[in-house]
Amino acid sequence: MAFTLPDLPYAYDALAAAGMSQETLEFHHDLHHKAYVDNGNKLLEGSGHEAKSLEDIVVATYQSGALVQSGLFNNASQHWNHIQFWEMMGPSGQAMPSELESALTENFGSVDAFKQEFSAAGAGQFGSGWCWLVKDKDGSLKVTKTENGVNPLCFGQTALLGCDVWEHSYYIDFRNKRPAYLSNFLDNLVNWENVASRMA
Ligand code: MN3
Repeated sequence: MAFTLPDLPYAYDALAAAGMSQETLEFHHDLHHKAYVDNGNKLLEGSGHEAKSLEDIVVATYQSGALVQSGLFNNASQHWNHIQFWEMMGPSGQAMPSELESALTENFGSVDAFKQEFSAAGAGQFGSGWCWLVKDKDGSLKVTKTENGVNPLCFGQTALLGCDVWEHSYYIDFRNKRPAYLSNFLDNLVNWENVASRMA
C-alpha cells in the first residue's frame, strides 16, 4: 500500500516542556519523515510489493537484499520507525503502568537498570540508528541497537520502545549531547502507557 505521512498524535509544541522543541518536531516530522514517505512511494512503484502492508514490505525487502529494494527497505523501515516513535512519546509526567514496571524489573533487575542499558545502547550506536526495548520471540524483554533504518521487525521481535539516535532527532535541542537526549527521552518524553500496550 502507498505510504502516507500521519499527523503527529499531539500538537507540535506539546513536547517542548518535556525537552523536544516545536522546531525539532517540525523538521523531524514535516521534512525528515515526509522524505521517507515520498522517496518510499517512488521506490514502491513497480517493486512488486505494492499490495503488501508496510510491515510486510519492511520484512520482505530486508530479506531480499537486492539493490533497488535496499532503497525501498531504508525508506519503508524509517517510515515505520517514525510512526512508532511519535506514538511512543507524549507530554511529560506520565506514570509507568505497574505491569510494565514488573516486566522491566523481572528482565533487567530494576527500572533504573533497564534505563541504563537502553541509554548505553543508544549512546553506543556508532553513527545513525536506533536503540530499542523489544519483546523477543521467547517472550523475554531485551535492549537492542540497530543501524540506520533496521528495526525489530527484521528479527521477528516486537518493538516496545524505540529511540531515534540519528543526529536530526537531537541536534536542535541537545546539539552533540546524545547521552543527555537519551536520559531526557527516558525521564520526560516516553509515553509508558503506549509502551505497556505493546506488550500484549
Ligand atoms: Mn528520525
